[in-house]
Amino acid sequence: MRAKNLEWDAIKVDLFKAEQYDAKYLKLNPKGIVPTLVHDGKPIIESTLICEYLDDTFPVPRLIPSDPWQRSRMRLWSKMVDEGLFEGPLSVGIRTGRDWTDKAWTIGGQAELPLKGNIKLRPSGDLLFPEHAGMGYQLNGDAVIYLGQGGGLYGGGGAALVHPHGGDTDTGYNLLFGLSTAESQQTTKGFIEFRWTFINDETPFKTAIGFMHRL
Ligand SMILES: N[C@@H](CCC(=O)N[C@@H](CS)C(=O)NCC(=O)O)C(=O)O
Repeated sequence: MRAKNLEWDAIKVDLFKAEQYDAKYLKLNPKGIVPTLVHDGKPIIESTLICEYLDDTFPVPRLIPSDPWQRSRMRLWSKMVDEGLFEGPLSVGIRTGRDWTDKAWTIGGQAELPLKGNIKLRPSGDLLFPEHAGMGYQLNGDAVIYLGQGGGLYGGGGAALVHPHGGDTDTGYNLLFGLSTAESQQTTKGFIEFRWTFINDETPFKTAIGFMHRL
């Protein structure tokens, strides 16, 4: 907009106060991300589409090259941004729960790395405290998909590495689903989760509660 000498009003959306999830903002940008351009009362979202919209609406000076080959080079760059940009900041959290099959209390931590859209990479680990045995641990590499923006139902799965007390380390698969609150003004959200690990013909079932904090 500066290159085109346009005048505009900047409205700050503080991501660290989770203002991108305010109902009013979500009406403009249902993905709950910045930036959003509002022109003539209509919202335009996605940086590359905003640039194209500005060039179509205010063609002087032209930013998109007129030469078709140059234009395809420009679109290659914007395609990379659209397809490859890491969306949003990292969250970390702690959780505690119960392994109902092995009768163990669990305490652990997890990180959440946003990938594309509502898909997040979710490495996690738990210490297991069975009632009649010593401490074991489980490490997980999961991916989850959120059905709502900011909070709501999510589900996913991934790989598990389980090391019971005094036993061999085994690998298996996780299936999980959970419910998370929307991020509060302090950028924390709570969650409750249900997990199954498929390992050596057994399927231990765990529940966990915890909270995540966006860094
Ligand atoms: N594809 C979007 C990506 C925008 C984006 O990733 N915005 C980040 C900040 S750079 C955001 O708003 N994150 C908020 C959040 O993840 O809660 C675009 O190009 O406009």
